[in-house]
Amino acid sequence: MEIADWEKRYDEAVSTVKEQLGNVQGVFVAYNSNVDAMKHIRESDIKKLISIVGCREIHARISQYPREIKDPVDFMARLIIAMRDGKAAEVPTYTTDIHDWLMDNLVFDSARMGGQAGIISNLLATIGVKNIITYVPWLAREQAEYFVDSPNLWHPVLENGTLVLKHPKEAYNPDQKPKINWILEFSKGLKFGCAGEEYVVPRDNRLIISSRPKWIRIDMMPEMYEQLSDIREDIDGAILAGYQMIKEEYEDGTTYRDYVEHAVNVIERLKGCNPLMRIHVEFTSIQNKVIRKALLTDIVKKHVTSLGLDTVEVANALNVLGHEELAYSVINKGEDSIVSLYEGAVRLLKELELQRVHIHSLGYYICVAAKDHPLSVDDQRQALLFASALAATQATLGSIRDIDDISVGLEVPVYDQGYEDLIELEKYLVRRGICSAEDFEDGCISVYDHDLIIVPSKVVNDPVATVGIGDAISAGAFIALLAKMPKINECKITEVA
Ligand code: 8BR
Ligand code: GLC
Repeated sequence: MEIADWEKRYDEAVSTVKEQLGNVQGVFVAYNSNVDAMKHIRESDIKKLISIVGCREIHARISQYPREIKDPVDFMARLIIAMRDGKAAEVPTYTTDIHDWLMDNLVFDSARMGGQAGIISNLLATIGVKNIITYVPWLAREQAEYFVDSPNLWHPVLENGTLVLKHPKEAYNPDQKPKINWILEFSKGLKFGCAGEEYVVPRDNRLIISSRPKWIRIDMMPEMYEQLSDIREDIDGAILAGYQMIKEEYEDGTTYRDYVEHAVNVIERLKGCNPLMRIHVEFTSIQNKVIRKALLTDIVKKHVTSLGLDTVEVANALNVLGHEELAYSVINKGEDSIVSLYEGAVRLLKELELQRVHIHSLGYYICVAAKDHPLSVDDQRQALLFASALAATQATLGSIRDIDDISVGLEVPVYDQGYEDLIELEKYLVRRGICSAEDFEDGCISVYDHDLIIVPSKVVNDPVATVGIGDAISAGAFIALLAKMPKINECKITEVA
């Protein structure tokens, strides 16, 4: 299909999905909301920081690849790695020292809603999905202020032991402190030098310094958990994220196993007697490999239906599942990386017993779906196109105020390079006899034990920010699928039987 034909498909998909959004009863979204302190790194900023911290120290620390930020040298090492590779990363810090140091030496440009669950809740409420029930275990007053003033946005609270829904601004805990992350955005083409090396940033991206105060728990109060079934009737699915915050061990003697068990219980409680309840997990950069693996094998596998990830996250996931070679070829920039990405997606679909895996990359999205997925491949393709238009809107405007803003994203052209990358995948699939060039044209390919849906995406030249675009992509596609899903009340069927 020519790019012009893809543009037509985009128009059709967006107008169809817009009409269908009203079919969604509601969505439960948990766990991570935080405040993002945004800083766009300019040439003068990076030069200043390098001169404060010192090139020699930074250079030595880069080779150690710190997985936690303990001091400014760790910070600078990870910043330079992210800028050198143009790759997104999120690195935790367990003290407030770095926050203070950044406040003294950098100062942020603006603050906005952060955290996958927070960003997705605001987005879905803004585009008019009926009931968005967002849940943040650490809802501070300052955090609540970042939720949009929308009448369809709710947060569960306990009043005299009973679960009631209130707007997040009326549901906060006055004793809770906010969690503030630093988002260091950098643009393609920025040049700088350190310890004799010259760097040019290859693409727009960001580094996240994620604060992990002691009180952070991915959890739910038992009384609230007990009454979760009361909201089940109001929702068609759930989007869950934030598991990267689980720690291996806690000071009170609990371990990650306790929180993994609670996380699974929440999912099962949300499903209740409805095994068809759609549960999407948005993956992210998880430095700790034990937690990364536990999330995939103990929470996602068997309990979750849909998984969203970017390319680096695919490599990270494959790595802990024991597919090091495939992981390596996903991130190396060779022509075959798109093929490896597809093979990786299939591995994840199978090994984690999922219904769909949605990978977003700069320029194209790949989705693989199980054969028994209730929706057609055309529906799945429309969901991806809708997601791409939504993401382009967010990249252009910074945030979306209304579903009609999506016309801004529709105006953004399909990315040539992404279209070219898809041709590489086509050559491979045709060579292997997996499909014909004609089958590939439409972006929907039926392979013997799964379906493959691929679309070239829309890429904004000069995005306001890159943080949160992945969330818009995954949430956009998932909500479009929910809107198209046949409504079968499994609980009622079970009762009758
Ligand atoms: P994560 O936040 O999960 O890393 O996802 C970021 C996604 O944003 C990428 O996969 C890419 O598809 C998308 N993206 C980026 Br980065 N820059 C973009 C741009 N300028 N326009 C549209 N999408 C973009
Ligand atoms: C992670 C980060 C958060 C950021 C979000 C964007 O959740 O912790 O700061 O806003 O990713 O996707």
